[in-house]
Amino acid sequence: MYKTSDVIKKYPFPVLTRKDVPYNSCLVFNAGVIKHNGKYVMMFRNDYGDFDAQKLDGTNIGIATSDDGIKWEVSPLPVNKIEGKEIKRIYDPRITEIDGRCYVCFAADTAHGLRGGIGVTEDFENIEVISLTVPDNRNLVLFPEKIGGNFIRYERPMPVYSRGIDRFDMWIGESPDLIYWGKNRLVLAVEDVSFANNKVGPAAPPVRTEKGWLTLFHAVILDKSKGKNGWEEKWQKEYFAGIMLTDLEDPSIIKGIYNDPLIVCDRDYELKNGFRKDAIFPCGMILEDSGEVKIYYGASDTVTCLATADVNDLIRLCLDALL
Ligand code: BMA
Repeated sequence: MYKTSDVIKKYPFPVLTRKDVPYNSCLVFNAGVIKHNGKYVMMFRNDYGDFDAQKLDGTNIGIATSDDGIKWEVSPLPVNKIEGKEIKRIYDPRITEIDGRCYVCFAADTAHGLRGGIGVTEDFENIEVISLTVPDNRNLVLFPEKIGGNFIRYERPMPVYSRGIDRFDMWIGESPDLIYWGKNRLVLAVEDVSFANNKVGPAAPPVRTEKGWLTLFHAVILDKSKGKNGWEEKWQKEYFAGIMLTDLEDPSIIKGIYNDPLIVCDRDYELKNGFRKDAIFPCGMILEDSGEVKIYYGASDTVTCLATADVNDLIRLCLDALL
């Protein structure tokens, strides 16, 4: 029913799959990407196990580098384990460079709930944890610069009782030091998005443009009529990428939002043998000097793909609804 926007060009095959990874690898998806010292650096989620037997044993974070953002070379080893007995695994990394330091936001499954983490890294192989949210929260993305003297993040807490059913929205928070977070405000709610009935949340760290922060988000429809749609007995969700522009001075304010999905899972290479089909989950976005925007997204929780678009076309999509 939904289709990928015409402004999007999909690279004709995944840019990273398990076959590119030199250690045990099954599903390679949800990758954060930055351009750092002239090179592209990617941190990706690697669920390992046995692909043919459709069996998953665990998750680690892989590292890859590239000269052009298309051909990637994976480092021989994944990220070193984060210390602390509370953390069972981390996943869905998003990378942001702020004032020359590289920060990694990640989701953490812990002994006492799902937490959003922020860490700093010098070499991408080791992450020093700076702070973890209280449960349940995840999908943190850090802005690439401070606003009004504070670090800014979008996040997606998961209220359980108060909304009656799963309804998870996108929020904003501010911090003087990446440790103490406050000034939390709602940014985008499920009911504001026509292609969501279940959750909306941050995707990649936002990118500054003249017209506002170009902000990708994920939006989820739960369709109870769906049954088997991947490896599991039941997979009833569909994940889309959406796009909006938020205010440069106060990114809790939405200046324009595109009313349809930006990216939908609709290519053979996105769906083939997919673990959870119909899932598009971007964690990285780069604005090139040429005006090209590179969007890195997990497809079907199985492979890492690339889509590109012209920044002005994306801005127009967000603002058109207002004109
Ligand atoms: C979300 C996260 C993502 C995943 C998505 C689709 O809740 O777990 O890591 O890509 O579901 O399964």
